[in-house]
Amino acid sequence: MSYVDEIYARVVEQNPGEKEFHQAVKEVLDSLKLVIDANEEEYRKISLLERLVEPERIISFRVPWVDDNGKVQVNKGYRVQFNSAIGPYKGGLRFHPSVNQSILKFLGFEQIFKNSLTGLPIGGGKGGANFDPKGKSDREVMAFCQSFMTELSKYIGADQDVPAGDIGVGGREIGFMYGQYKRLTGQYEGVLTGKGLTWGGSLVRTQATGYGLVYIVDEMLKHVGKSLEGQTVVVSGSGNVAIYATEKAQQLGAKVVALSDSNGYVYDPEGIKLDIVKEIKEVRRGRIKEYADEVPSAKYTEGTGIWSIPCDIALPCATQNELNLEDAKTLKANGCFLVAEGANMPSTREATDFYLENGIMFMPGKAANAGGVATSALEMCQNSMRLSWSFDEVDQKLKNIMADIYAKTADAAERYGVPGNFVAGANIAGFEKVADAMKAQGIV
Ligand code: NDP
Ligand code: 2IT
Repeated sequence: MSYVDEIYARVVEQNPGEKEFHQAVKEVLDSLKLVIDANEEEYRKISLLERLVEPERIISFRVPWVDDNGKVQVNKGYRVQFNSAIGPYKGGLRFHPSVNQSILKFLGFEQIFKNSLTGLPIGGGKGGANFDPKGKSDREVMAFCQSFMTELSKYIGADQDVPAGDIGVGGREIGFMYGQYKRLTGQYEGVLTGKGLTWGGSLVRTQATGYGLVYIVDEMLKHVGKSLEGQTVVVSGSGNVAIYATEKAQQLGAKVVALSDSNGYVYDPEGIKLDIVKEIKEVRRGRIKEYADEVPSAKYTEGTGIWSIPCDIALPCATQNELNLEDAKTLKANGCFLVAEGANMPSTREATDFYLENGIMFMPGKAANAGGVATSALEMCQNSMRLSWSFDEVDQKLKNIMADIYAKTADAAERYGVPGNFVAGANIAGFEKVADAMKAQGIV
């Protein structure tokens, strides 16, 4: 058995039932095969892959809090500190009822390679809780965040582990957690990113994941002599990533015709009116259905099915495994020629293979959505220097980082004889730097 197959079998055996983690490991290992085979003896000698797939540490803890009815609620909290070879652990916190150890391990594993691709000194981590912020009062969210941080604060620090937002964690939650960290430790430090602009946050961080996604799409299009101008785009989700991907795509001349949430999707052939979406999602914390109540040209459909809307470009920006083989076939049949992932692992493995085998240009999440964490690293940098850069300065750095990620990804794919396969390219380019650092740092 090859080294990578051995390691995959080991991961399945030693992490029973963790299907999302298995899926993420398999995708990475499959595309690293060429690199690993070329260096097999060296890597086996230091058990590089055995170490790479085992988190340095997983912290799991009880999160008790009191709801508005005076009832004590208990959630499960986690932080997966996966790999610190190239910098302090860095990655978001997800608050969603589906959160479990498998999902956080898959996200933490992906984060290692994503963070490496940014070119910035950040290791891989992820955390969160099976808490559902939906329908909770601000006071309940604060009580939860304070309790969560009371435990998490023991394990994080500006040079140790720097969490940020993800699904269900935005500016409000980061604020409550930052306040509690400061109160517990007495430290005003860059321990979280995605902070507010008056208390250490970076301009562009709110927009960064969505903008970065569209910057890399623009880069992909430029290399085939096309542009976003006049392209029809479908974006799934209607959260942080989806909203700012839509904003940038529209600024660059594309027409975004659909958005969704976990209940259903809206189709607006005249083009999504983003100010209305922002009011519904960012101010009222409402449902995407409300868009169709307000906009006569829009139609709301309950359920999944957003990928049946004809488009040139598809940007899945909601959650893992939201786009399967059937969806990929439908996209292709309707003329879609490019898919780029704003979410983490939104395409199933079968869908990914279909893109690659059927000439759909495809940029996987760990490259396409790296603009968020890259701008988080720029926030850390500004915090350390105790100064703030302007919007244009950060935006320009983000553009350069996304262009650099495209170049590294395309180059690695070329070097290993699979030009245009950005899945292999991103995994290989991300891996090379981490493997080199792990080799240099000895058996740790
Ligand atoms: P938000 O919480 O702001 O928005 C999430 C969106 O996805 C909502 O519209 C939500 O709908 C929908 N969604 C979430 N879970 C499901 C589900 N199980 N089924 C269907 N729809 C779902 O999160 P973000 O926009 O920050 O994150 C979206 C994706 O982008 C995630 O995969 C995240 O890991 C990834 N990402 C985020 C980054 C960031 O900087 N925020 C950086 C890089 C990647 P509803 O409101 O109904 O739940
Ligand atoms: O998946 C991700 O890259 C994020 N949720 C952002 C992480 C971060 O530290 O900004």
